[in-house]
Amino acid sequence: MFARIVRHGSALFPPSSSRRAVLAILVACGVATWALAAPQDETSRGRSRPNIVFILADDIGYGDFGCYGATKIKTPNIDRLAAEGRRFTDAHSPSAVCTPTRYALMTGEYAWRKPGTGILPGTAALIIEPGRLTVPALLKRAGYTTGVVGKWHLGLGATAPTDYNGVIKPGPLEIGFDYAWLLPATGDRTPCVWIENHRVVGLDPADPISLDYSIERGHPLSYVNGIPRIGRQIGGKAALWKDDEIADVLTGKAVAFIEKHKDRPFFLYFATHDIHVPRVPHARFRGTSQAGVRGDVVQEFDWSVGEVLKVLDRLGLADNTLVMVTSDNGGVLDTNGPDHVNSGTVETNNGHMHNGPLRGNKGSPYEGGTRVPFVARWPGHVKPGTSDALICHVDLLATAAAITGQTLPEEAGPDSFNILPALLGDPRDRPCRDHLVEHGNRLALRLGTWKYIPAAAPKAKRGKRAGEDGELYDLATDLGETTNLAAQHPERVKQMAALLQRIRSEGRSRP
Ligand code: NG6
Ligand code: CA
Repeated sequence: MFARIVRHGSALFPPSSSRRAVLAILVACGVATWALAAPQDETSRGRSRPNIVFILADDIGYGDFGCYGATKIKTPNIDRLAAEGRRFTDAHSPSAVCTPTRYALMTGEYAWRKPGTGILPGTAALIIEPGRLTVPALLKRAGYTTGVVGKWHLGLGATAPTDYNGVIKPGPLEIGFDYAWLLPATGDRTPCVWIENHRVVGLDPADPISLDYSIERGHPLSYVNGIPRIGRQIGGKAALWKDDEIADVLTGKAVAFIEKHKDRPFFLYFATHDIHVPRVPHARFRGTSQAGVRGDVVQEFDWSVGEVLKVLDRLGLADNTLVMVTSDNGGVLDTNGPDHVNSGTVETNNGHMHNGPLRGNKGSPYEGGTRVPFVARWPGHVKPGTSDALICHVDLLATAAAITGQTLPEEAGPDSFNILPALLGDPRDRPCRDHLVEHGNRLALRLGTWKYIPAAAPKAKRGKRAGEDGELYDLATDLGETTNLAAQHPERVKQMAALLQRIRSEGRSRP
């Protein structure tokens, strides 16, 4: 096993000089340049290029869907997608919180490599450099029309604080999207307004928006629509969203995007607000689950997925569309604290296991932080069934390149692996990735089914403590990470610590 680790290590990280030499040869042969790799004209795109719909839920956990074991929450649409497609049991969000997950999803680079990619306020500037190769930019080059509908949380504008009163850019349209309908940050952060392309929708110029992030949630001035938010919103009254209509508005925009672009290949990144706090389901869903308001908004999310599946069926697009449904980080209950966030608690959860058998929640380096549901369907291509392949949303860039027959430039997507064989269920293929850095409040490393979590930085003046070697789990036999095997396997700990260090210092992890 250790020999295998070392072999993987060297295969994954060839010296950069040899990588450059290989690239130079490929370029000389005319097979690796960006321009040549991109498809040539409209007709060559054909309909063999599938539409791609990537549905990213917010804060949904590994145990929240029926097809992942939930019994108190009903998710018939997602269960149908899983029955017709492939259900992954070891899929991960690139981070255990939102902004870094979305950064990695768009760029193919682990967010922990780049400072400033933590959870952003609604005043933050765009954190992805315009001109950089992103998933939408890559697909646009292949002739796709690209749209984002939903939660953005990657910052807007060139400098902070974002000015929401004029043309708001750069934003999604400057990094590859043709169309954007956005919830700018989070449902519990200001501004509580919709943005379409470059402008706040319905803004009255006589009532301009300004934000004051020195006001904390729970302060009397933090309330918008009767719900406390992080940061005060001044102005923009006519433009405020209605919290119980967020799912309806976003789903409507997602469906409209598909209808409008049905005749050409399209990429839709549909990033729902469900099931982030504040959890305010529409009256149609209130009280419908057996797991309190949190269960109700999971069912609302399932309805959104169902509406997307319905429009694909109605337009005859289902067979030529790759649909993926997943979450931006692991599940979390939240609490109804002094700030009155409508959330869901242990009591109302009614015994429902939001992260199934996993340890930890959103934010954690344990599996509950990043192991998320992931279902993919592309009839006739994705083999129906269940897969235990290790995959991650950071892989979307390289996978979208493979689907559209493009070659990633050397510097693009440094952590993105092509997981198309895993999606298709190709039995001849080796694992698409045998390792993954899990990004919770500490970095952890997966190597096959082994999981290594380095010790937390020792607190000043504390002596040597138990657990200083970090933690090692064998997920093949201990999915719940209950038994730390670090003391029994010092060599494995050493090897995995070295590999993690190498992935950090190399600045890339894909071959
Ligand atoms: C935290 C918020 C939480 C949520 C999270 C971001 C508190 C106590 N918690 O700071 O409510 O907004 O940020 O969630 O304020 S995420 O899914 O966008 O990463
Ligand atoms: Ca989230």
